Amino acid sequence: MLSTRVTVVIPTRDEEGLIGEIIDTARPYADEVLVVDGHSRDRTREIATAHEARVILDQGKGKGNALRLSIAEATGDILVFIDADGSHDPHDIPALVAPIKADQADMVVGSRGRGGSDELHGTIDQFIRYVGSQLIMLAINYRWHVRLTDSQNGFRAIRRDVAAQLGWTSNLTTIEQEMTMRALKRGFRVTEIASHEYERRWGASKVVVWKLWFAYGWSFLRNIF
Ligand SMILES: Nc1nc2c(ncn2[C@@H]2O[C@H](COP(=O)(O)OP(=O)(O)O)[C@@H](O)[C@H]2O)c(=O)[nH]1
Ligand SMILES: [Mg+2]
Repeated sequence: MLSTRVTVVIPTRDEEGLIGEIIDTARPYADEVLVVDGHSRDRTREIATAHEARVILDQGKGKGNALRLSIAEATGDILVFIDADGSHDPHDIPALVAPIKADQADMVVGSRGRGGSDELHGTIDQFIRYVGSQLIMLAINYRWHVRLTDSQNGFRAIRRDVAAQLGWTSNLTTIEQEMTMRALKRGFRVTEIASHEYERRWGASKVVVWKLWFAYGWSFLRNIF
Protein backbone atom coordinates (compact mmCIF):
# COMPACT_ATOMS: atom_id res chain seq x y z
CA MET A 1 0.00 0.00 0.00
CA LEU A 2 1.27 3.40 -0.95
CA SER A 3 0.87 6.30 1.42
CA THR A 4 -2.66 7.42 0.89
CA ARG A 5 -3.37 11.07 1.57
CA VAL A 6 -5.92 12.25 -0.98
CA THR A 7 -6.38 15.85 -2.10
CA VAL A 8 -9.61 16.47 -3.96
CA VAL A 9 -9.04 19.34 -6.38
CA ILE A 10 -12.07 21.24 -7.65
CA PRO A 11 -11.53 23.82 -10.42
CA THR A 12 -14.24 26.48 -10.37
CA ARG A 13 -15.31 29.48 -12.33
CA ASP A 14 -18.68 30.92 -11.33
CA GLU A 15 -20.00 27.74 -9.73
CA GLU A 16 -21.81 29.10 -6.66
CA GLY A 17 -24.82 26.86 -7.30
CA LEU A 18 -23.28 23.51 -6.42
CA ILE A 19 -19.79 24.10 -5.04
CA GLY A 20 -20.91 23.70 -1.43
CA GLU A 21 -22.65 20.42 -2.14
CA ILE A 22 -19.70 19.01 -4.12
CA ILE A 23 -17.26 19.88 -1.31
CA ASP A 24 -19.49 18.28 1.32
CA THR A 25 -20.06 15.13 -0.73
CA ALA A 26 -16.37 14.73 -1.55
CA ARG A 27 -15.13 15.48 1.97
CA PRO A 28 -15.51 11.96 3.45
CA TYR A 29 -13.19 10.68 0.73
CA ALA A 30 -10.60 13.45 1.05
CA ASP A 31 -7.83 14.40 3.44
CA GLU A 32 -7.85 17.83 1.86
CA VAL A 33 -10.27 19.68 -0.39
CA LEU A 34 -8.60 22.29 -2.58
CA VAL A 35 -10.70 24.65 -4.67
CA VAL A 36 -8.73 26.36 -7.45
CA ASP A 37 -10.85 29.26 -8.51
CA GLY A 38 -10.68 31.11 -11.82
CA HIS A 39 -11.55 34.52 -10.42
CA SER A 40 -15.27 33.80 -10.07
CA ARG A 41 -17.47 36.83 -10.03
CA ASP A 42 -20.17 35.09 -8.04
CA ARG A 43 -20.02 33.73 -4.45
CA THR A 44 -18.03 30.59 -5.29
CA ARG A 45 -14.97 31.40 -3.13
CA GLU A 46 -17.04 32.58 -0.19
CA ILE A 47 -19.18 29.43 -0.22
CA ALA A 48 -16.15 27.16 -0.65
CA THR A 49 -14.44 28.77 2.33
CA ALA A 50 -17.62 28.43 4.40
CA HIS A 51 -17.61 24.72 3.55
CA GLU A 52 -14.05 24.51 4.86
CA ALA A 53 -12.24 23.96 1.60
CA ARG A 54 -8.86 25.57 1.03
CA VAL A 55 -9.32 28.13 -1.73
CA ILE A 56 -6.62 29.46 -4.05
CA LEU A 57 -6.82 31.50 -7.23
CA ASP A 58 -5.60 30.40 -10.63
CA GLN A 59 -3.74 32.79 -12.91
CA GLY A 60 -6.75 33.60 -15.03
CA LYS A 61 -5.69 31.41 -17.95
CA GLY A 62 -8.17 28.56 -17.78
CA LYS A 63 -8.93 25.19 -16.24
CA GLY A 64 -5.63 23.62 -17.31
CA ASN A 65 -3.75 26.39 -15.56
CA ALA A 66 -5.83 25.73 -12.43
CA LEU A 67 -5.07 22.00 -12.39
CA ARG A 68 -1.36 22.62 -12.95
CA LEU A 69 -1.22 24.95 -9.97
CA SER A 70 -2.78 22.31 -7.76
CA ILE A 71 0.26 20.02 -8.11
CA ALA A 72 2.39 22.33 -5.99
CA GLU A 73 -0.41 23.49 -3.70
CA ALA A 74 -1.87 20.14 -2.71
CA THR A 75 -0.48 18.23 0.25
CA GLY A 76 -1.92 14.83 -0.71
CA ASP A 77 -0.05 11.99 -2.38
CA ILE A 78 -2.96 11.44 -4.73
CA LEU A 79 -4.80 14.19 -6.58
CA VAL A 80 -8.43 13.68 -7.52
CA PHE A 81 -9.78 16.17 -10.03
CA ILE A 82 -13.53 16.70 -10.04
CA ASP A 83 -15.67 19.37 -11.68
CA ALA A 84 -17.94 21.65 -9.69
CA ASP A 85 -21.01 21.36 -11.89
CA GLY A 86 -22.52 18.09 -10.68
CA SER A 87 -21.38 16.12 -13.74
CA HIS A 88 -19.31 13.74 -11.64
CA ASP A 89 -20.38 11.67 -8.66
CA PRO A 90 -18.06 12.18 -5.67
CA HIS A 91 -19.15 8.75 -4.42
CA ASP A 92 -16.98 7.29 -7.21
CA ILE A 93 -13.82 8.74 -5.59
CA PRO A 94 -12.94 5.61 -3.59
CA ALA A 95 -13.11 3.48 -6.76
CA LEU A 96 -10.99 6.05 -8.57
CA VAL A 97 -8.18 6.05 -6.02
CA ALA A 98 -8.26 2.33 -5.19
CA PRO A 99 -6.00 1.17 -8.07
CA ILE A 100 -3.42 3.82 -7.11
CA LYS A 101 -3.53 2.88 -3.44
CA ALA A 102 -3.07 -0.75 -4.43
CA ASP A 103 -0.08 0.29 -6.56
CA GLN A 104 -1.75 -1.05 -9.70
CA ALA A 105 -1.98 2.31 -11.48
CA ASP A 106 -0.40 5.76 -11.52
CA MET A 107 -3.41 7.45 -13.04
CA VAL A 108 -7.06 6.38 -13.12
CA VAL A 109 -9.64 8.01 -15.36
CA GLY A 110 -13.37 7.96 -14.65
CA SER A 111 -14.55 6.65 -17.99
CA ARG A 112 -17.73 7.72 -19.69
CA GLY A 113 -17.11 5.04 -22.29
CA ARG A 114 -17.61 2.50 -19.53
CA GLY A 115 -20.05 4.44 -17.33
CA GLY A 116 -22.14 6.33 -19.87
CA SER A 117 -22.73 10.04 -20.33
CA ASP A 118 -25.74 12.34 -20.35
CA GLU A 119 -23.62 15.11 -21.85
CA LEU A 120 -22.12 13.57 -24.98
CA HIS A 121 -25.17 12.71 -27.05
CA GLY A 122 -27.93 14.60 -28.79
CA THR A 123 -26.88 17.97 -30.18
CA ILE A 124 -24.41 19.03 -32.87
CA ASP A 125 -22.06 20.41 -30.20
CA GLN A 126 -22.20 17.14 -28.29
CA PHE A 127 -21.71 15.18 -31.50
CA ILE A 128 -18.54 17.14 -32.30
CA ARG A 129 -17.21 16.59 -28.79
CA TYR A 130 -18.06 12.91 -28.93
CA VAL A 131 -16.56 12.20 -32.35
CA GLY A 132 -13.49 14.34 -31.67
CA SER A 133 -12.78 12.65 -28.38
CA GLN A 134 -13.29 9.20 -29.91
CA LEU A 135 -10.82 9.94 -32.73
CA ILE A 136 -8.25 11.18 -30.23
CA MET A 137 -8.85 8.10 -28.10
CA LEU A 138 -8.32 5.79 -31.08
CA ALA A 139 -5.04 7.45 -31.96
CA ILE A 140 -3.82 7.25 -28.36
CA ASN A 141 -4.78 3.57 -28.11
CA TYR A 142 -2.88 2.58 -31.23
CA ARG A 143 0.08 4.85 -30.49
CA TRP A 144 0.69 3.40 -27.02
CA HIS A 145 -0.91 -0.06 -27.42
CA VAL A 146 -3.54 0.51 -24.77
CA ARG A 147 -7.32 0.09 -24.85
CA LEU A 148 -8.69 3.09 -23.03
CA THR A 149 -12.20 4.45 -23.54
CA ASP A 150 -12.09 8.08 -22.39
CA SER A 151 -9.36 10.58 -23.23
CA GLN A 152 -11.17 13.65 -21.98
CA ASN A 153 -13.03 13.16 -18.73
CA GLY A 154 -11.99 15.65 -16.07
CA PHE A 155 -12.88 13.24 -13.27
CA ARG A 156 -9.67 11.34 -12.59
CA ALA A 157 -7.01 10.54 -10.03
CA ILE A 158 -3.25 10.74 -10.39
CA ARG A 159 -0.28 10.31 -8.11
CA ARG A 160 0.96 13.78 -7.30
CA ASP A 161 4.63 12.86 -7.83
CA VAL A 162 3.72 11.50 -11.26
CA ALA A 163 1.75 14.65 -12.12
CA ALA A 164 4.78 16.72 -11.15
CA GLN A 165 6.98 14.81 -13.62
CA LEU A 166 4.73 15.21 -16.64
CA GLY A 167 5.45 18.84 -17.40
CA TRP A 168 1.91 19.81 -18.42
CA THR A 169 1.63 22.91 -20.55
CA SER A 170 -2.12 23.18 -21.25
CA ASN A 171 -3.92 26.19 -19.88
CA LEU A 172 -7.27 25.07 -21.27
CA THR A 173 -9.45 21.98 -21.06
CA THR A 174 -6.90 20.32 -23.34
CA ILE A 175 -5.19 19.47 -20.02
CA GLU A 176 -7.04 16.14 -19.85
CA GLN A 177 -5.80 14.66 -23.12
CA GLU A 178 -2.33 16.09 -22.48
CA MET A 179 -2.25 14.42 -19.06
CA THR A 180 -3.21 11.06 -20.57
CA MET A 181 -0.73 11.25 -23.45
CA ARG A 182 2.17 12.40 -21.31
CA ALA A 183 1.53 9.71 -18.72
CA LEU A 184 1.49 7.00 -21.39
CA LYS A 185 4.57 8.44 -23.11
CA ARG A 186 6.55 8.18 -19.88
CA GLY A 187 5.42 4.62 -19.34
CA PHE A 188 3.13 5.27 -16.38
CA ARG A 189 0.24 2.93 -15.76
CA VAL A 190 -3.05 4.46 -16.88
CA THR A 191 -6.29 2.63 -16.11
CA GLU A 192 -9.97 3.42 -15.97
CA ILE A 193 -13.03 2.78 -13.86
CA ALA A 194 -16.61 3.17 -15.05
CA SER A 195 -18.06 6.51 -14.01
CA HIS A 196 -21.31 7.98 -15.20
CA GLU A 197 -21.31 11.58 -16.38
CA TYR A 198 -24.45 13.50 -15.46
CA GLU A 199 -25.70 16.61 -17.15
CA ARG A 200 -24.33 19.78 -15.59
CA ARG A 201 -26.91 20.50 -12.89
CA TRP A 202 -26.37 24.24 -12.52
CA GLY A 203 -24.91 27.12 -14.53
CA ALA A 204 -23.36 26.88 -17.98
CA SER A 205 -20.37 25.13 -19.52
CA LYS A 206 -17.38 27.32 -20.24
CA VAL A 207 -16.27 25.12 -23.11
CA VAL A 208 -17.24 26.52 -26.50
CA VAL A 209 -16.35 23.60 -28.65
CA TRP A 210 -16.07 25.24 -32.08
CA LYS A 211 -13.66 27.83 -30.67
CA LEU A 212 -11.37 25.15 -29.34
CA TRP A 213 -10.79 22.82 -32.30
CA PHE A 214 -7.41 24.37 -33.00
CA ALA A 215 -6.29 24.12 -29.36
CA TYR A 216 -7.33 20.46 -29.26
CA GLY A 217 -5.66 19.68 -32.58
CA TRP A 218 -2.44 21.40 -31.59
CA SER A 219 -2.32 19.82 -28.13
CA PHE A 220 -2.95 16.43 -29.76
CA LEU A 221 -0.20 16.82 -32.35
CA ARG A 222 2.41 18.09 -29.89
CA ASN A 223 1.85 15.22 -27.50
CA ILE A 224 1.13 12.22 -29.71
CA PHE A 225 4.61 12.23 -31.30
N1 LIG B 1 -10.16 27.46 -11.97
C1 LIG B 1 -10.83 27.42 -13.12
N2 LIG B 1 -11.82 26.52 -13.33
C2 LIG B 1 -12.47 26.53 -14.51
C3 LIG B 1 -12.14 27.43 -15.55
N3 LIG B 1 -12.96 27.17 -16.61
C4 LIG B 1 -13.76 26.14 -16.25
N4 LIG B 1 -13.49 25.76 -14.98
C5 LIG B 1 -14.11 24.69 -14.20
O1 LIG B 1 -13.81 23.45 -14.80
C6 LIG B 1 -14.92 22.55 -14.65
C7 LIG B 1 -15.38 22.04 -16.02
O2 LIG B 1 -15.83 23.13 -16.77
P1 LIG B 1 -17.11 23.07 -17.70
O3 LIG B 1 -17.33 24.44 -18.20
O4 LIG B 1 -18.23 22.37 -17.02
O5 LIG B 1 -16.58 22.20 -18.91
P2 LIG B 1 -17.26 20.92 -19.55
O6 LIG B 1 -17.66 20.02 -18.42
O7 LIG B 1 -16.17 20.36 -20.39
O8 LIG B 1 -18.41 21.43 -20.33
C8 LIG B 1 -16.00 23.33 -13.90
O9 LIG B 1 -15.93 23.02 -12.53
C9 LIG B 1 -15.62 24.78 -14.18
O10 LIG B 1 -16.08 25.69 -13.19
C10 LIG B 1 -11.08 28.38 -15.30
O11 LIG B 1 -10.73 29.21 -16.12
N5 LIG B 1 -10.46 28.32 -14.09
MG1 LIG C 1 -19.13 20.31 -17.11
